[in-house]
Amino acid sequence: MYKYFDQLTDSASFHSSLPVDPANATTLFQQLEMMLRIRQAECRLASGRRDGLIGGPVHLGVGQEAVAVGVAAELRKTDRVFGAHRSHSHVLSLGASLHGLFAEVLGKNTGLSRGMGGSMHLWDKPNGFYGSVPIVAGTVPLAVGAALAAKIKDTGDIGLSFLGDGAVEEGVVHESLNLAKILNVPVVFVVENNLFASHMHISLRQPKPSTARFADANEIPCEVVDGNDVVSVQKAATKLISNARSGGGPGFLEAVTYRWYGHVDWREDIDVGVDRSIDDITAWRKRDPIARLANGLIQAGLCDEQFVTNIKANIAKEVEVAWNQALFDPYPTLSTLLSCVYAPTKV
Ligand SMILES: Cc1ncc(C[n+]2csc(CCOP(=O)(O)OP(=O)(O)O)c2C)c(N)n1
Ligand SMILES: [Mg+2]
Repeated sequence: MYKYFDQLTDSASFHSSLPVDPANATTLFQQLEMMLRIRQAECRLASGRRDGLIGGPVHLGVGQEAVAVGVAAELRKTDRVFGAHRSHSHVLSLGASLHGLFAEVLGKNTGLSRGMGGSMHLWDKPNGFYGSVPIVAGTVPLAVGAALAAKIKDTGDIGLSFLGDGAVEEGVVHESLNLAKILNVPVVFVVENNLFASHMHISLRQPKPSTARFADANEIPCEVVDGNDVVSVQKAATKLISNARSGGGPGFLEAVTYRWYGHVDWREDIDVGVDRSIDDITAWRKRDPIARLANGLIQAGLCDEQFVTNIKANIAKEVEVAWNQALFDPYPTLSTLLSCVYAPTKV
């Protein structure tokens, strides 16, 4: 068991700016920009949902951006990455366009899944994203299968599965861990442990708050990190992904993080009767992965506050252009809709 785990889950810890190595400045600025893009995109989606412009539910990962961004730094376009119901950050960090995401969530024909999936059915094969689905843990065995294919074809690519702490409670995850180990396939499981599954805290669901013990049970190399520290996430991902690529078999990364919004849409969980402590949410907001990196860059003398303000303003423009374009895009036609149905259908 990771000995500092209690500290990782303590909302009062890890508020300080990240220590920054100037040698990695280029990557760090790209990561800052990507985290800001994800944050602003999700805030745009939150408003769109609140204002009734988005028909289906959106699961927002605001506060969790560093996990996807830190992991993506180590991925290739030919790897096969899978997500779940809270995957906007995953697909954007791999390089999907804001417009493709917005159009999908708005049900437009120009969306990542041609407007037929919505927020929980994202797909972006050119960037290596092989899909997200609302069935919790549904994609985990697919990542193992993708890794097995990569191993058989000897491509050097990996499968990667983003899953939540709640997903780890599904039986198929344990079968997947076991199979991945026994077949020694190049797959990395990235658990975003945000301490909640829907509205239930992990302490009400598990005897221990860390999921890493399931990796230990299968003798899978494991890293446990502060998921709001993009540098630590990337460092752990480098280790596990390079091990998987070089024939070392599966890896397991547990990133402890926290979502700022409620389980679904823009409201707090309190709407469904769950009283998440405001003090706790406020404390977690101080562990903001974006502010911690920005402050680290400023303290290292690599930029100033004005520079960060300018990046934010540029991204805000990018977000508005993409959103407005998606708003005015066409919906799929009836024949497009039917082209994705297996059985012949009479209209
Ligand atoms: C098989 C299945 N069971 C239950 C649900 C309902 N459900 C949707 S999200 C969720 C919680 C998932 O928690 P976690 O994996 O920790 O992801 P998070 O929402 O925290 O990102 C549940 C139970 C579902 N979609 N699929
Ligand atoms: Mg969770």
